[in-house]
Amino acid sequence: MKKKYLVTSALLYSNGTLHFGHLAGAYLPADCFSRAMRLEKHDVLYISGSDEYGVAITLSAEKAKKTPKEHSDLFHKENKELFEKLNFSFDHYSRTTWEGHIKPTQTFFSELLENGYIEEKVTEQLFSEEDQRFLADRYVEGICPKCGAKEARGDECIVCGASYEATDLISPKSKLTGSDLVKKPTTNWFMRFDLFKEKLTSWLSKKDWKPNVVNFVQSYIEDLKPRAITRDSDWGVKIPLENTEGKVLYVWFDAPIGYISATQEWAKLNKDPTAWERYWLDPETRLVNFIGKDNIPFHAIFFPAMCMGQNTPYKLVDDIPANEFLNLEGKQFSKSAGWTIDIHQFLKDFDVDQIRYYLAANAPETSDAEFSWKEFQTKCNTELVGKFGNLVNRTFVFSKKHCDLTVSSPSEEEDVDRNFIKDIKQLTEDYRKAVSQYRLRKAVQIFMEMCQIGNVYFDHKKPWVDAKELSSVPRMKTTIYHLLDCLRHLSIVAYPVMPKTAEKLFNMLGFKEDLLTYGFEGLNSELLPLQKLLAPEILFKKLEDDLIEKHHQELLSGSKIS
Ligand code: B3M
Ligand code: ZN
Repeated sequence: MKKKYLVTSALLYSNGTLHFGHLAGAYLPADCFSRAMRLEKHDVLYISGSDEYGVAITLSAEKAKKTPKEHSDLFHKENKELFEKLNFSFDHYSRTTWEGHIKPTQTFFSELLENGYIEEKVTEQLFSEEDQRFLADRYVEGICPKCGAKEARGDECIVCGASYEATDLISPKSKLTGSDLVKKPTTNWFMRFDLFKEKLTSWLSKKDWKPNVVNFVQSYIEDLKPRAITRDSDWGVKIPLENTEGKVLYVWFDAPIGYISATQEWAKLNKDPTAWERYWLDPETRLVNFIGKDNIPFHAIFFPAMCMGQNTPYKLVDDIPANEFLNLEGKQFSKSAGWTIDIHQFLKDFDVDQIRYYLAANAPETSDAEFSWKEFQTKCNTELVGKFGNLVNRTFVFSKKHCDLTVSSPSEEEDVDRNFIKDIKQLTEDYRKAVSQYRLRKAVQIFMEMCQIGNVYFDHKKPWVDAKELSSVPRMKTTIYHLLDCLRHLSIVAYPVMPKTAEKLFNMLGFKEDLLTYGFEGLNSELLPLQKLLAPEILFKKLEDDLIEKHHQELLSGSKIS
């Protein structure tokens, strides 16, 4: 049955350039999932964009001596372009400074206030005597109140994942100057998350989420407290109340509303301004938020509670495939420490589908994963070139030499042929299931298994022997027919992870229509049409040692970490 999917990738802070660490967690898995669901002919809307407010932006803008808007403009543009180069299939990539984001955000606030879920309170906040201003969360660091980690951020601890108020930090210091901070009274607005405990608990009890998500959520729900949803700052969505100059809504209040406003912007750009309601206001929509593990409480608890407090019945999230992190050669990606890979540079030397494949095969689904240059090379060479590329190439080269690049009907089917295609069809089903369950690593393994059994079948049937005897030519043609049918399946199955290569193969097989229109259902037709193949083209180049070594050395020499 046709379903409706609203897929989101976490809105990326526009304070730096996208790196593979981001991609592996909240982005590539979402793009692959969206593409797979489109192949299933579901109605899919895939949304993301830049998260532009908050101290993450002002802090790095200040360091770059730019205004927050200038700074964010730069990275929004760069990241949007990088996603295009990486062949992302967003239906819309928005940004939270677009003017249409203000109204829904303020409405969220006003309705929560009217409905009794927001209260005004004077509290102590961290104040820097030196700068004569309040310093919000990320301007502050200190010792984590939960686990004792040093240099914990002002709003969350990257070590234990706790999120808290900056005033909870032990020995708070300014990140700008390193000076000690004092507590001073100021007015802020707090959302009464504690009032949602029962509603959230009963809603969450029906969810069958990944263990890492469930564990997080369970401990949070026990201890729901009112949380400040405003900040002393000029950079953010204004509070829709009189006399609130110098204060704005907290970035984690407005950012998830960005999913809604981005969908509204998409609708507007498509000249169908109410189209967003088809997704957000239909209980049948499946809303899937792809995020990194550090964003779990905001997606599983805080934003759902904010929606529960609205008069408009927004769709609550159905699934949260939160991923772990991807590290680079044993350390965290860090642009400031020079420990990163420049994607622009990378794409000059490597194919976009090589990196998509490697990151998907290595997705940090149940534990942190690692980008290693050596492993990237090995995977590309043994799997993409050695198995997939080899199967495609030998089948096409053989077809060209012995079959004039034409597909002939099979005439002498044996059990080995029937079993081969039966296995390919079964693996295609397994692949569909794995992708729909967000098991991208498993899906990639299944894809490779299909390539592997294709090669084994080729070797076993020895078409080159049959080609020598006129009497066994029909047997040879039967073998090639089945191999081409295997490639037809592979071209569809490859599409979510390697869309460019998949389309190339699909065209090489002589298909004129669009691959997405063909979809998984196209594979239901038993026979390949008797069509003419295109001349073979190499899908992937072998990655030579010196190229990999060059990049690895660049990483080591660019690094500021000894
Ligand atoms: N920008 C946080 C992050 O990148 C954030 C996600 C917002 S999703 C609404 O970690
Ligand atoms: Zn901690």
